[in-house]
Amino acid sequence: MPPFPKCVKQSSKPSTFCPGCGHQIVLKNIGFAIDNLKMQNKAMLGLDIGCSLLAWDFFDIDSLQTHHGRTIPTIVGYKLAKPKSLSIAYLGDGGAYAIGAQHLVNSAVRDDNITVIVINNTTYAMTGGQEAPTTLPGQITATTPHGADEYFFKGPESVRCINKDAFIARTTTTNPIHLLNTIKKAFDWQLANKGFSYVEVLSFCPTNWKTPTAETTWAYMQTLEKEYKIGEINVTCTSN
Ligand SMILES: Cc1ncc(C[n+]2csc(CCOP(=O)(O)OP(=O)(O)O)c2C)c(N)n1
Ligand code: SF4
Repeated sequence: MPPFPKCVKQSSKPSTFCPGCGHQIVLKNIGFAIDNLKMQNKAMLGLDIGCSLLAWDFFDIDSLQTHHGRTIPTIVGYKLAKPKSLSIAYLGDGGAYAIGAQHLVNSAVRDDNITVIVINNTTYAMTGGQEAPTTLPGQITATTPHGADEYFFKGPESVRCINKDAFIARTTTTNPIHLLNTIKKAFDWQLANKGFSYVEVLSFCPTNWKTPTAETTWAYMQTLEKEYKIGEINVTCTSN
């Protein structure tokens, strides 16, 4: 495999992500998946508010940027206009599961033929590390100095209960091979017109977690991976 995807912009500008940020691992593998499918000229990357928007000049592909969570309906509109495109919505867990949650839910209900990629770094990173819906019990954040309460939200498991046929999976930045294969499966799903595909990626934010790099990628990520199971999501859903 080449060191960089072909669709990554060759630039002398330094990366705008913090050193050691997990977003860059995800984006690099999105790039490899786009190269693999030869979709550089047909891909549209929708970027939400949050650190995801720092990817706006990472790729040599078309991109758009919108407000919290609105990336999903905007990408749905793009896909309807350009059905042969590879249309991707790339969001943080704050954008996808809090302020913009209704868009994720409605798109899953409609089984829109798009791919949603959500970065779960358990925090609102861009605005200074506040509690997010994914923050784990006891986790210290800027708004939970004594540790977060026991409630946290599992996006893929919840969405599975409203769309039983979609491709829904969780992967992690600590396993780039699994990450790349999962993204490829989601893109293949969309290009085969099979409907909604959604990948949550566990990621790290050393800046807001205030953790040293080595511990961030191993000790802290292991805690996440215990609570958020990796793989394709199949859960038993109950209704009353
Ligand atoms: C509608 C709206 N509400 C609030 C904000 C302020 N805001 C900007 S980025 C952000 C946090 C983003 O967190 P997340 O979506 O988890 O992405 P991350 O930065 O962690 O990658 C917030 C609350 C905004 N831009 N728009
Ligand atoms: S604040 Fe966190 S998520 Fe944002 S660029 Fe820095 S390390 Fe990455």
